[in-house]
This record gives sequence, C-alpha cells and structure tokens, in this order.
Amino acid sequence: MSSRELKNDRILRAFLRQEVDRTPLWMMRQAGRYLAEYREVRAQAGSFMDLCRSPELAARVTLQPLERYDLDAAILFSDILTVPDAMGLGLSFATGEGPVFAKRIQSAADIDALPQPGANNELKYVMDAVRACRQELAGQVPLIGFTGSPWTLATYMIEGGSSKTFAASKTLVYDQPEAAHRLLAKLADTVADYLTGQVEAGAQALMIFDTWGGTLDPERYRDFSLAYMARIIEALPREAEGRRVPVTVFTKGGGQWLEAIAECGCDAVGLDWTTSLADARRRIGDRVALQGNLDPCMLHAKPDVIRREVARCLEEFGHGPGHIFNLGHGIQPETPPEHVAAFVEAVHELSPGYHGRAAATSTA
Ligand code: 1CP
Repeated sequence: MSSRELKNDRILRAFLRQEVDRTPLWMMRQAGRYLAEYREVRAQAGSFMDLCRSPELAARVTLQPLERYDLDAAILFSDILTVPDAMGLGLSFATGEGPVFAKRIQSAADIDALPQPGANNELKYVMDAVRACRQELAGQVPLIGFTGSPWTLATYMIEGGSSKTFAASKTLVYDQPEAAHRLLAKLADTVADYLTGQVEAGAQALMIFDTWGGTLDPERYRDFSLAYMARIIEALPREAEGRRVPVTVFTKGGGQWLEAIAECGCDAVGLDWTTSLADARRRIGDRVALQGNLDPCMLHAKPDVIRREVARCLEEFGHGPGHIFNLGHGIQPETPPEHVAAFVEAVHELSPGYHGRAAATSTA
C-alpha cells in the first residue's frame, strides 16, 4: 500500500456527515504534557520552539498519542503562535508557563510595519513538520493541520502573551477599529497562505482555533472574529489528493452564535461543553458536522463516571453521522493517561450503536 493511502478515513467521512461504523475520536492537545514520553522529548529538544522547529521531533510527538490510544486522527504538533513569531515578535515559553513575546503590538504604526511571513519561507519549518508527520503516519489516520483565528492571534500579539481581561486588545477594537481591522486582515491573509501551505504539504483536514472569540460581544464577534475566519476559508484549497479537505471552526464560548458560525464556509463546528450536542444538532446539524464536547475536567473523574458521560454525549447527539467525538477544549497536563484509555474505550464500545443501518433507519 502506498504511504499516501489512508487506512482509516472515518473522521474524514464524519466531517462530511457520511456514514461511519462508529463515532471517530481525537482530542484537542492530544500530544502534550500529560504524556511522560512527551515530557521526555520536550526536555531533549531544549525549548518548546526547538521542538516545533525539528520536523523529526515534531513528528515523533505527533504520533505519541496514537501509540497509546486508538484515535482516528493525528494533529500536527506545533502551536498557533508560530505565526506571530514569524512576524518578528519573538516567541518563547518558560517551562510550565504560558507564552511570552519579546515585542508586542502597541500602535497602528506597529501594525503597518508587520511583515507577512510566507508558508514556504519563514514558516517552512512547519511545512517540513507536516511532511514528516505524513511520512511517519504512513496512512494510519488523517493528519489535521491548524491555525489560530486572526482574533485569537491578535490578542496574544497585543497583550504580549496570555491575558485574563483582554483589556489591551479590546481597547484597540473600541478606540481604533480601523487599525484593528488592518491587523486582522493582515493576519487572515497570512493564515490563509499558512493553511494552504499545510494542505500542499499533506494536511488532510484543517482546524481554526478561535480560543478567545467568545470574549467578544455579539456584534464585534461577527465583525472582528467570524468575518476573518470566513475570509480565510474562502481562500483555501478545499480538495487535495482527490478528497475534500474539511475545515472545522472552534470558537470557545461561541454557543450562542452557532447559526452564524455554521454559515462561515466551514464543514464542522467545534463545541465546548457549555452547549449541548442535542441543541447544536437541532440548530445547525443539517448543515455542518459537530465536534466535541466532553469537559476536559471530566477526565479527572473516575473511569465509570467518564464512561457514563461518554454515553450521555452520544445520546445527546443521537443516531446517525456528523459527530466527531472530542473534548470541549484541550486536554489538561494533570490528566491521568489511564483515564484517557477509559475515555477512548467507552467511545469505541458505546458509539457503534448510534451508527450502521439499523441506526440510520431509526433517525427521524
Ligand atoms: O511547555 C510545553 O511543553 C508547552 C505546552 C504546549 C503544547 C504541548 C504549548 C504552549 N502548545 C502546545 C501544543 C499545541 N498548541 C498544539 C499541538 C497539537 C495537539 O496535540 O493538539 C495545538 C493545536 C496548540 C494550539 C494552541 N496553542 C491554542 C489553541 C487551542 C487551545 O488550547 O485553546 C492556544 C490558545 C495556544 C497558545 C498556547 N501555547 C502553549 C500554551 C500553554 C498556550 C496557552 C496559553 C494561554 O492559555 O493563553
């Protein structure tokens, strides 16, 4: 079999709401600090960015969760902040702490001076990591490429790192909306090129992480976050290797805007645990697939509680295709790996009942 031939396309089928035998599953941040083998490679690499810059090490950690668990996708090991770093802001991570930028955006002049790094220039190391992941995966499961949304990236660039209030980023939006739009447009165009590069390098599905979109009011969410995600999606190649490349949009805290998100051109909408899958399916399930949405804190609970909650999520979505099982946000570093095993086992054992011919005919 050629290394490009997929042995498991369950997730690509589910993204297009096609029939599957069981609900496909992956976990946001599935490669990371909850795995001892990740911490080992991270220490060997020296810094987080050195790990991202080494295609061989990035591919190795991308595959680590798949060696432990029978998951239906791999997600490229990298970070959303590679883009602002390549724009010259100088990203670093202290071990166990959040990201810090050496420079931050403080004025309209800073925005106009920002360069637009190319997928095959400053960000070529990410494309090399995509190619290395595909090589190592050898068709085992599809590879998901990703980016941060323009708004989410902008918050880190303006705040200089993580934030609780987003005061500086929101002040730019409120006081200088034109400058904010120029920054978001620049980011959208850079990110569209970045994702296109990932598809050309071998990414088989894409995800846009809009982690901080839910901090905006409804009108500004639409104009300063969603509009730029739509602009990116419009610019993307939607087919590669003879198949559609599905795009998932995940706005954390975006439950009240699902109808608008489903219209942005995406194939799937990611949900956090504050929206019920039943409600989301009723509202937008005839247009897009749904990804989610177990609270990542649930993985700290006892395995029998985890199993019961998996059953509840499956029952909430109900019968038929169009569900990709995931957490409602990234897995936490303190998560016991054996609880993840219980989670995966529960999805494998309980979900086939919601698929197949009998299930399809029972769908209203
Ligand atoms: O010290 C370390 O080892 C760094 C920890 C770490 C890891 C494992 C960071 C720093 N990033 C990553 C990998 C990562 N980040 C992936 C890899 C693929 C995977 O297995 O899923 C992905 C998809 C991301 C995406 C990412 N980075 C997001 C969006 C998703 C989300 O969780 O909301 C965000 C907001 C970031 C920023 C970031 N990078 C790292 C940290 C600790 C953070 C969050 C900082 C904050 O809370 O503001």
